[in-house]
Amino acid sequence: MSTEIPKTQKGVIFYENNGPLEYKDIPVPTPLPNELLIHVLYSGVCHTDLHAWHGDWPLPVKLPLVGGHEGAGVVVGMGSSVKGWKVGDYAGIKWLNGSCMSCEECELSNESNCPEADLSGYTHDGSFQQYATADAVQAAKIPAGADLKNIAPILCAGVTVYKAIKSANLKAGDWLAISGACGGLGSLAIQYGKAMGFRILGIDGGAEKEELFKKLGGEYFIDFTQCKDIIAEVKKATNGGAHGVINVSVSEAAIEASTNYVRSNGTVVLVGLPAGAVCKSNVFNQVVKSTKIVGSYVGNRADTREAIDFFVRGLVKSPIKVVGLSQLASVFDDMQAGKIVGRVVVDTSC
Ligand code: 8ID
Ligand code: ZN
Ligand code: ZN
Repeated sequence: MSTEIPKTQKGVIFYENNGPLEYKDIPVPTPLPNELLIHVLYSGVCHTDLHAWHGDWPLPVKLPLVGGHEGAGVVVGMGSSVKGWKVGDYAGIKWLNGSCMSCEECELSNESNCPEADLSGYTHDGSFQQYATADAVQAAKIPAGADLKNIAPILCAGVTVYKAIKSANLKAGDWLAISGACGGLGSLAIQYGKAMGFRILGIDGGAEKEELFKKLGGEYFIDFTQCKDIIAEVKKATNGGAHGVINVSVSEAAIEASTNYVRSNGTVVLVGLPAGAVCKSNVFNQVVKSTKIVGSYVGNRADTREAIDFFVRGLVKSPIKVVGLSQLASVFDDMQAGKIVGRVVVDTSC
């Protein structure tokens, strides 16, 4: 493998929110003393990348921006203070690219909640380019020989759903409902949930998604485009309501419904981030059922290591379609239309 680093590279960059996604030559970044320079070979495309392009969250994005935060590649260089990495190691670019490491949240390993968090593909140019920089402490360690295109989605989607499922505090045999079950996060949540010992009910739309759900080991599927009463159907299928719900759809209405089909003493986990959404929960219902509603935001370094380990042990597979990075704009169109089944991964070489 050559470690010669070019001066320019191909990347997708936008200069304003909703502006053209330009596939072009851009400079190769120089790593800071604490950073790795990673030759990104593949990157997953997360719905968060679409939010970043739209600029629809109350958190400003860096502009111009190179998006992407599921980058898998090889270390080709590093800053002077980096420890524990060598050229040639496999490394992953995650959403959390760095944090202050001294605030209370960082001290408690809740680094994603750090007020100074630096975010790949949002406040820091991300993985939709051939060479990207990543904080050496936060970059994910990918075992040698791992399949880089398949591991890419684990770096955000996998870690996020793994942590979210843990946040539901379920027991083996409990029902886990996944709203948005066959998108990028959901298709991994089915498998982590199953591997962790839960019964999986999925909600999403269309025959192709139902087929994927069954293929990945899901037990009961509800098509939200057909079903007249999702709340009643979940309660019936689970004999009283899901013990835990992972909301990974990008729908305020779906989130509200989940507060009604969760079982008494169960937990609704909020993960998906529809723009401007409010989680409406009827107070009487929530009190008498004593349910919990919790947010879950990616995962920490231990969650990342554990989520990767599930993948490496073959318990979780990435249902991916690979296209060239130059096709990113059309991937965003398909994602906006809810047409993506599983995850799209871009190959940065074309
Ligand atoms: O750390 C976090 N909390 C985190 C991490 C990563 C991503 C949060 N996210 C957020 C993203 O920003 C996005 O808002 O999670 C959401 C889902 O990301 P994704 O899985 O990457 O999106 P996708 O692949 O487009 O899948 C969404 C699925 O939801 C279904 C769609 O059909 C699609 O399969 N869906 C929708 I939109 N409305 C639905 C509804 N009403 C629905 N499924 C069921 N009911
Ligand atoms: Zn993501
Ligand atoms: Zn901090």
